[in-house]
Amino acid sequence: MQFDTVIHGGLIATADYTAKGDIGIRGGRIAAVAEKLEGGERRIDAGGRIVVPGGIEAHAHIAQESSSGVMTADDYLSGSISAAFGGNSSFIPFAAQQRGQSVDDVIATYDARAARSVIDYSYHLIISDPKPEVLEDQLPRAFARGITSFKVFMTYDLMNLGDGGMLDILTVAREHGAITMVHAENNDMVKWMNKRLAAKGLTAPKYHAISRPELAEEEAINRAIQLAKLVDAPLFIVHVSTEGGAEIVRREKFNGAKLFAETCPQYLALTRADLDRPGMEGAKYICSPPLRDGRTQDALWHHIAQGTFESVSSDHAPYRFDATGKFLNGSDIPYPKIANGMPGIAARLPYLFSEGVVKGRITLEQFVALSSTNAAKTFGCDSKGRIAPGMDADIAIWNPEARLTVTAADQHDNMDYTPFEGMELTGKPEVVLNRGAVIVEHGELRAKEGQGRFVARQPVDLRGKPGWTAKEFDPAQNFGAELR
Ligand code: DUC
Ligand code: ZN
Ligand code: ZN
Repeated sequence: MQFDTVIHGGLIATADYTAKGDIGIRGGRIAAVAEKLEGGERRIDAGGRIVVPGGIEAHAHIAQESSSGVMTADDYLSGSISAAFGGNSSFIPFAAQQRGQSVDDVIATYDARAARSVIDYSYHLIISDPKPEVLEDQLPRAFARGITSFKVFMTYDLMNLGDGGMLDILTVAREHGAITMVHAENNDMVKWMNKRLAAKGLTAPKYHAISRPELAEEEAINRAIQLAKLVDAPLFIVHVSTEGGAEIVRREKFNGAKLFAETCPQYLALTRADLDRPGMEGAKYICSPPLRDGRTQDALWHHIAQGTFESVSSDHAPYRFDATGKFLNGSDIPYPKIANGMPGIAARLPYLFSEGVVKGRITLEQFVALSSTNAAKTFGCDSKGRIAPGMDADIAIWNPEARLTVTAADQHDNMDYTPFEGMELTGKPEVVLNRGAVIVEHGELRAKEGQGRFVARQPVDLRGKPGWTAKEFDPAQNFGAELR
């Protein structure tokens, strides 16, 4: 059998097994996995290395305007390059609907932006304006194109849909096999805290953390799950940052809800003390939900190891520490006016490998599941996330012993800082392939602008998630049958 490329002699790690072997690639796909493979126009020596499915970054903001109009520093070229250097072969950024905009227009806008990507991509569609024509015509059209996940917000006045709006989206998504993602924070609790803090003149960056209480997240996570259960719809809770929130997710998953969730490295690596750095330095650490504390970090790691989360995602939301980003509204401004988010797409997997696998908190197989395999299943990327014949040859070859110190320059993004600056990590992706093409090789970019392809996705995989039929919708309960 002829191969374009053979990766040989590595330790192949997947979500369910780890074994030494070779991988033969032909026509952009994995053609064979075996103990020994001969041939290959190109042979890549993976001796002493770990070979894993290329990362799938399932939460990133790329070439996206925030609801208050700040454009991210990374576009699809710089964002995808940074992702590739971080061991990713594909990503699913958001395509955000502004109020009044049609979904068709949103998709056309992001198609034009994404044409620069060096890795494969899809979008999660952010819905801020669920008018009848959006629900009845535009979302089904997006779904037919392979965009099978929608994100909604329970916070921010310009984005928050209210519980009724959420029920509408959950219902439409369920009907089409799509999954609804939710940013869960109680809007009124946050607004009330903001008002109190402002009245006392407490506006430095460190008050951002206080303004968005843990209870605001816990309440909203619980509410989102009950809303989804009422209509038996799949739900994905993004960026879980609290122990209480994670506990609710675990309990509801155990009870069979069609529930998925992620956390992010910043909630594991940083705390609210970082918001109290001198001067306005704390602005670099403003993200929502906010950074918490050391006890929460331990609890979230525990939940990662226990299986509460499908993924650890970066929530890469890059706003520079200057007047184009964090300080678009002025330099000495109260925390609510500072752009909200931090970068991390290149640091996600090195951080998870080093602090997770190397430190013994998770297994190598869990690393693969959390970085790639589960995202592929949840978001319907059927040809990705696994090393098996027929799958896309999306592969990352890691040196598990390489030592690195995180610097902003090494992130290869368009940012002027990284919140992970100075962290000492062990383990580094050295070679990354997307559909068989080497895109990063020993610190050099080999990909060309625009070589990434749109991935049309399948419905969410709900095997093992029986869900709930609320009594009111259950024909066997002798009432409510008309509603089903
Ligand atoms: N939510 C995100 O997912 N990212 C950035 C800011 C926000 O509110
Ligand atoms: Zn969010
Ligand atoms: Zn985000």
